[in-house]
Amino acid sequence: MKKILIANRGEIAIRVMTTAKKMGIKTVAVYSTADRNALHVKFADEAICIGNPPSNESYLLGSKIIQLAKELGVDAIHPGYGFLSENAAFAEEVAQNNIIFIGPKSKAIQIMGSKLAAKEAVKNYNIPMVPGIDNAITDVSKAIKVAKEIGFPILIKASAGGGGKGMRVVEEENELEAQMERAVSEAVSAFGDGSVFIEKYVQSPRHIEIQILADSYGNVIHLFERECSIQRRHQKVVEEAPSSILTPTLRKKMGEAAVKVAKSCDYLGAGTVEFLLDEENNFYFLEMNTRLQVEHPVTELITGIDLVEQQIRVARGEVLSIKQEDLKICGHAFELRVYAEDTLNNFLPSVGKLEVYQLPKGKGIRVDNGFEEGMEIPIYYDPMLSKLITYGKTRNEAIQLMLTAIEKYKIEGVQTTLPFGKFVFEHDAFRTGNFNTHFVKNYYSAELLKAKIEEEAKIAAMIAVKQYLNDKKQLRLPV
Ligand code: MV4
Repeated sequence: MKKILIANRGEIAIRVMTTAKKMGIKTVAVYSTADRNALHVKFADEAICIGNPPSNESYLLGSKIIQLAKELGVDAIHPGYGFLSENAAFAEEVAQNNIIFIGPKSKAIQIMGSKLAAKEAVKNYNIPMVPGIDNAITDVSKAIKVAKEIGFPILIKASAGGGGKGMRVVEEENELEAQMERAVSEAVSAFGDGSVFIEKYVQSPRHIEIQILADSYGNVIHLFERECSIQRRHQKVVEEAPSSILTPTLRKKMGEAAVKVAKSCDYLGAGTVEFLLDEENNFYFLEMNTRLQVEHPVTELITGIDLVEQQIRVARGEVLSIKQEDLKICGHAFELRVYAEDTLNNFLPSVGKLEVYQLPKGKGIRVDNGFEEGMEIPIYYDPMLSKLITYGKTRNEAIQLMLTAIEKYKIEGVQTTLPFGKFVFEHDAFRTGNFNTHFVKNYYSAELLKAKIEEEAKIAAMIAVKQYLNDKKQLRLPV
């Protein structure tokens, strides 16, 4: 593998290129006209424009990207996350053109892209799943019957679902029909597939996911868990590894279950198996993400393993050189996603020019970044600017590092999620590890954050006045 094309943009394109360079592999960037001055373009050995700003006229043009890859003599394509990364047809077309897709086979993407197909695939592997039905349901009277057996509250989910779309909680029987109609129509408009199914609703779960790695010889290992419960409307904001709640026994059980899920679909490469963990520490398989995830760096820091390097190695046919028993957790890592969003105004995208943009640096601080000072943030794509990642010997040390790093991160010109991050890392429930997926809903409001910011400004002003009075006194000047 001498040359890879990265079919992505922003921080993840740069992240992949960094490892490729380290391995002596040449890199090709693709970009839309909105990104012609972007960092990932400058960072690559070669770069090629693929079209207009909207994703469906550039980063989603699979066939065009493959044609260009062939013309440039590319050996492999890394899809990053988002865009074409979980597109089974794209993975297939790449393979048909004798290019290596750095990821799983098309078939695995296809199976795990459908929640019902995923349930079917893992059926014989003894994986714990939330009580429910494992086939699509269309008939309301059948749904009511099933719901009564499971017991309310139940959750209606879209098989093709993602990002919480097509998901409806039903508290009691008389709401079921209306909620089912809504779930189906939402699923049809979002995914073109109206299949829905029913599960018992787990009320206050934690979201724990397990990183796995698989080679093409049937070897599969897990790289422990990431805790991703701090999210807002299905958008993760803070992630950590390890989770503060898992015991070694539970970690081993979940890891082994994740490995079995990977085996059930003949997985290849890096993947993530998502679980819900309920209040009694029962875990349930939710779904598998067949890509490198945004939050992969926290796993890299606690294991010392470069996941992109492993992806490339297994993609070019190497045997996994890491054994499960070689792996151990060392230290604690956090990631804060820095989005150009206004946390005080309902997290609306805050686009504009990065008038000031200075990254924090130092031991235990890693910033996976896609932007530089003076750049405009395009409105066409995900507004994530960077990922602020900290690593310490202990959880407390990593929290403290995060607060210092947030303080040192200087951004002017756009609003960001940095103040929200500060709120989370200072919050008692977060610091004690006593939280679940309802953290943001339960504890956060713009008013609270505003009040906190004002309070801090007041204290700062008081300290300044005190200093002023002290200085005067020392100089024996009249106040
Ligand atoms: C659930 C659940 C409770 N019970 N399933 C959200 C998106 C999709 N990946 C699955 N999700 C959930 N499935 C049952 N049976 C709660 C969620 C859920 C959630 C899961 C992980 C992280 C954040 C979440 C926020 C709201 C709901």
